[in-house]
Amino acid sequence: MAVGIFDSGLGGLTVLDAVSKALPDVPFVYYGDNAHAPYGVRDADDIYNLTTAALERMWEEGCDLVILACNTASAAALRRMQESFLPTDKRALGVFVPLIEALTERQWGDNSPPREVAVKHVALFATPATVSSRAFQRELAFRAIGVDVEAQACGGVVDAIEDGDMILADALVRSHVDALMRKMPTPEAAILGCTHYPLMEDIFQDALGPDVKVYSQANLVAASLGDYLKRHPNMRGAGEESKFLTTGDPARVSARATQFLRRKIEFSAA
Ligand code: DGN
Repeated sequence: MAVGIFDSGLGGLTVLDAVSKALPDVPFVYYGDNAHAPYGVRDADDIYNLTTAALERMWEEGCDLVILACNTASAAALRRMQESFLPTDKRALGVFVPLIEALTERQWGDNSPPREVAVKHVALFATPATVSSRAFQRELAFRAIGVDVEAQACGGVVDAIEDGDMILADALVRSHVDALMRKMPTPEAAILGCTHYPLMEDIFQDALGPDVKVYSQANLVAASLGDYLKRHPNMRGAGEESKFLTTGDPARVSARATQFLRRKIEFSAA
């Protein structure tokens, strides 16, 4: 048994990296749906069908607990899966709750009322599908958290990062930050709501200025997962090596992943 980390492609490796550093004795199975990436421009049904297919494949690998590292899949598929797809012995966790808990300084699974939220104006940067789903705003409203969110769909950034074109990614991030700041001139916090954006965190911070607190997901998800596994030790898994699966071409994906994480990663066919 291992903990599954699902992403549409390579971006979730930022989450994998953070969780494996925080939980070195937990075996992970990483599943990248590279054949169908990017998800950010797909419709919600399509994303749901691809995500459920990936989970079924990860269950065959013994992953009773799967983290949807992909924001786009968390936004478009997680609630629907929890309502009508997941068997009672399987769990899927998304990436919005750790962010909301960081904003509200609460712990995962803590049902106490939200504390006073320190920030009121929050900028959200994400893919077009995540932004149009309004899932982040829905999760905030569900918890009665009164925060003003202005979202910016960051078209092109994922593709530029996947292509290794960091000059283009840098320029696109700066233009998306400009566009956001025309709508919300003084955000107090910015959420990087996409697996790929931790790689651009310095650029976001530079473009936003030093007064904006930037929340990046990978470390927040790692801390939440550690907390969750303390409370659900039967989901922890043990005694296996981590494994990397892709629906894409394993040789090509391994080469890109090795560049991405700056350590040798070997994918096999999913
Ligand atoms: N992994 C996706 C996300 O976090 O939204 C980004 C990549 C994509 O499929 N667009």
